[in-house]
Amino acid sequence: MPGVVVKAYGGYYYVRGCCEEWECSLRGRFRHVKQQVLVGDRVEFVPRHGQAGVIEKVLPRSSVLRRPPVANVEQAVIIFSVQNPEPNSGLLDRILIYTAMNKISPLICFNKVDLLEGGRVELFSRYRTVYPVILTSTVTGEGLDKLQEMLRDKISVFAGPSGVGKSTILNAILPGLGLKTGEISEKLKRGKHTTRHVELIPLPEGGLAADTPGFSSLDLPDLKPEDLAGYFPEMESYNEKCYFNGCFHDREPGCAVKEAVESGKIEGSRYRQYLEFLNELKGRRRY
Ligand SMILES: Nc1nc2c(ncn2[C@@H]2O[C@H](COP(=O)(O)OP(=O)(O)OP(=O)(O)O)[C@@H](O)[C@H]2O)c(=O)[nH]1
Ligand SMILES: [Mg+2]
Ligand SMILES: [Zn+2]
Repeated sequence: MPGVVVKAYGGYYYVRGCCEEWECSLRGRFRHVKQQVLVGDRVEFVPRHGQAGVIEKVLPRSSVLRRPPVANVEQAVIIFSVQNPEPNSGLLDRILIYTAMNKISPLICFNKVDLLEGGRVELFSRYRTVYPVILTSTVTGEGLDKLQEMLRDKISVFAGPSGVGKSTILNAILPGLGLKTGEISEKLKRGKHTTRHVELIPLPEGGLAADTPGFSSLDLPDLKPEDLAGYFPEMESYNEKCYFNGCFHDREPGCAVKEAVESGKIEGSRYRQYLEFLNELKGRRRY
């Protein structure tokens, strides 16, 4: 029978067939080929007694993320809170590069906007002309309809640090879901890593969304320095106009990207992040 892995827990894989969930183990040979089965994988399984089964085959994947570990998603909802915990734009920029490398479309979600006086979300202007961005609050309900609309009929993964409200948002969208949520640590000003496993949840209006454990660090992927600008979509239209072919948009004269930064067409803070990543990648090549 065909199915989708919706949860992996304690050595078992929970597979949703057409209408029911099956608790599956892996056929022994998977251990030899070292193939990891991920949540989101499309599999073929053989039903056994009751609701138990054995996974026989993992079908080819259309995408795969290692952080958070999930297969076949089309959209990453990258969630940060505007406060408590404070957003980290460097981490957000690394996640954006990482999702683009894996051909997953990003949707940036700034949550907890109820905590801001006057509702000014500083990071909003940094991204809104380049990526789809929504503002949400599970306290006021702001933005949740829009988010739901953007989740419809897609397979999405919720990604972001601990404590930003990933599970709370899913609970708000799906009354009765009852995912565990956790307070923010007063002392550390961070989430407490409440969600421990990836879980793919069917949405009432069609589509699936994966709740995942939060993470607070992600290495910059191993890119060639000359390919980095390709992951900053706002630079794309200027790339070709630089005086030098293969311009790094760093210290070269006649750089169209730098001109666009100076005239405010490209956000300065994004450009500075680009330079920081560029230096990191160039540094790696030296060893
Ligand atoms: N003020 C406010 N608090 C929120 C909002 N959304 C979530 N929270 C609170 O933020 C805290 C953390 O929420 P969780 O949903 O557990 O966060 P998470 O992203 O799932 O965290 P991990 O599972 O640890 O990765 C909880 O105390 C929530 O009540 C919001 O829109 N506004
Ligand atoms: Mg959670
Ligand atoms: Zn340039």
